[in-house]
Amino acid sequence: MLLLVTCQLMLVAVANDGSSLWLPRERNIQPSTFVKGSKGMALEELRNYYRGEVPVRLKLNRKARSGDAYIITATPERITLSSGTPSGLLYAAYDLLRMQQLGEVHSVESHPRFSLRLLNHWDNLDGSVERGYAGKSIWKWEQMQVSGKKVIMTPALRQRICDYARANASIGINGVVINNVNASPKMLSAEVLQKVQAISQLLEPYGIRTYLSINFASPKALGGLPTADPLDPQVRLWWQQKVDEIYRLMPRFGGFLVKANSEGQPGPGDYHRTHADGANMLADALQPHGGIVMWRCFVYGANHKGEDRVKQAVSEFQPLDGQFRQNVILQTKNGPLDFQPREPYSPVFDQIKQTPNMAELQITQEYTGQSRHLVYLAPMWKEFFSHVHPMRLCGIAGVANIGDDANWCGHHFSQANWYAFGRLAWNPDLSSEEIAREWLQLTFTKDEAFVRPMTEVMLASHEACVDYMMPLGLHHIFQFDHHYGPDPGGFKPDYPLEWCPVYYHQADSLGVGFDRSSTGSGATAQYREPYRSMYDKVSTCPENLLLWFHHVPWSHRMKSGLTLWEELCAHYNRGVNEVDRFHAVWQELRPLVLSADGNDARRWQEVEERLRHQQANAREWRRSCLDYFRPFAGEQSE
Ligand code: GCV
Repeated sequence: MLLLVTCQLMLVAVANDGSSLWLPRERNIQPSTFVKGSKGMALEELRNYYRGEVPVRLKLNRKARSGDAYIITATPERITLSSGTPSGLLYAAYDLLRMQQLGEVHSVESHPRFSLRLLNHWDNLDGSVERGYAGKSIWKWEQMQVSGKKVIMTPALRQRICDYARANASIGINGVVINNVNASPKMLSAEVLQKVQAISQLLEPYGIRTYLSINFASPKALGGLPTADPLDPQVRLWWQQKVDEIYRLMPRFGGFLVKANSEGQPGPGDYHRTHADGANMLADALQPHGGIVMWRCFVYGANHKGEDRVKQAVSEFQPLDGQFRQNVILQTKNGPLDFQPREPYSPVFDQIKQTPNMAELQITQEYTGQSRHLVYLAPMWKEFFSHVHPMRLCGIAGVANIGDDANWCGHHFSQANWYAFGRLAWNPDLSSEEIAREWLQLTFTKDEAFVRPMTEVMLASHEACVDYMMPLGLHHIFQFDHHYGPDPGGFKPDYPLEWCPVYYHQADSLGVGFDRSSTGSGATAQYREPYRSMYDKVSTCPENLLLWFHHVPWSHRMKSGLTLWEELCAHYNRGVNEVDRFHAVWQELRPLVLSADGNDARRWQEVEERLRHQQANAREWRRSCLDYFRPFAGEQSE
């Protein structure tokens, strides 16, 4: 009999699939009566999830501090949350819930460092996600039926979008660009816009504005005009009317994100116009409604073809600085190339002085093991902020790693990157360690015997990835197109040279690395001092970027006393050993993961399988890269 009952209980316990992310899992059976005050999503969330017995008051004080700043005052008798905006109150509510989950409620004063804290989805209308590694798009367009002015959505889709909005709001994200920068013109069709409106209505109560990526040729492709020339009056009128239509549907619409004249996308250059001409035309249409244009600087292979690829964005945009309308923001990837495991910061942030700048980070791990490797990205983003001070940016965008997988991100630990992005977008002064600890406690268990070693693993994981993929400043030696495994010898005569790995490492019998110093491509000259001089000389260039900026002899003595070749081998070995160590830690922690939450076997097992895969991949990277470079270095195989 006892056995039967136990079995039934076990059947009832649903395996934790990671879908609840870092959010509180247990909803109150009866809404809490201890929470009172300003109506809205903050009140609803606290009624559902606040478990304390100290009364909570929500005060919306429109005259209070500006923006989404909030104050939590906690005394033994009462907790008061106040803000000048409903979304500020909501952020305060999530902070309180976070403190409750972590077991310590205290007073807080908080304000966001960036006013724009955006996710960029690279989701396509056909349900695929460019560089998505967690299933298909969460926007199920086919599960939305337009009927007259209404959009009927399946309950499952509605729930998923609300869960998504909630997760974002809980970490302070306040805007989402819902489609790929390689944008389909159809995104602006009347039918799709109606569906976008339905999505935006679910996001708005969580303080999240909707933005769209647009295809610059839409007036031609969708509007039937003979041109998309930004100075053509018909084209300008088309955009104005399209923007008016969007704002009739969504008065709080945020604006457009644009990839133009880059990787085959149309743009103003097709009509011999500048990026400023293109951006300003859209800005003029959006301005009366308070909308913005985020114009991407990820542009290469057009006007400056043949120039070192990492220099092209500055060459293109720096002469235009000062020519953009006030509601244009230039959005630039953290590094000058393309989301490599390690890059120096992009010198666009030094050279664009009169136009507001936004940084684009990549949460989805295109070049850092996709959703198969445990790589915690906060340390990489902090490295970027240590060179480009957050004060110089008005916003921050993260390319989302979210899909329709049950656990949202493919790898359970990839959730930490979504979480860390939001937390840093709110407060870039938080340390990687604080964020990792917080996330582990909220997502797994508060048991220090688990949190301490796993925090250490997370913190070491980015450097390990750099070591087993591309140490010492090597870059872009990935396999073509999917960018997953190694291909240091990659060369395709029919591809642009700047997509070929051999272009980036320039290995020969003398040495390895891309000479970007004043004796080479001169990319170092695009940096402000002290970086310009520091990067320019082999003797002062940080060793972790040495081969990014210099072609270095194989016999060069590194600071360790090893030759360059020996140092390269040491890094590859260290990377592999680190992943072996991460796996050993995870195995040791199995009992703690399992006992933390009686139904956590699934998550443990899924992470376990991925770590094994990562171990095999790290070995493959080491073998492939060292085998390839060895003959250049004049070394014999082992
Ligand atoms: C959205 C890289 C990626 C592309 C991506 C592009 C971009 O080239 O591989 O998939 O396209 O960056 O950021 O525009």
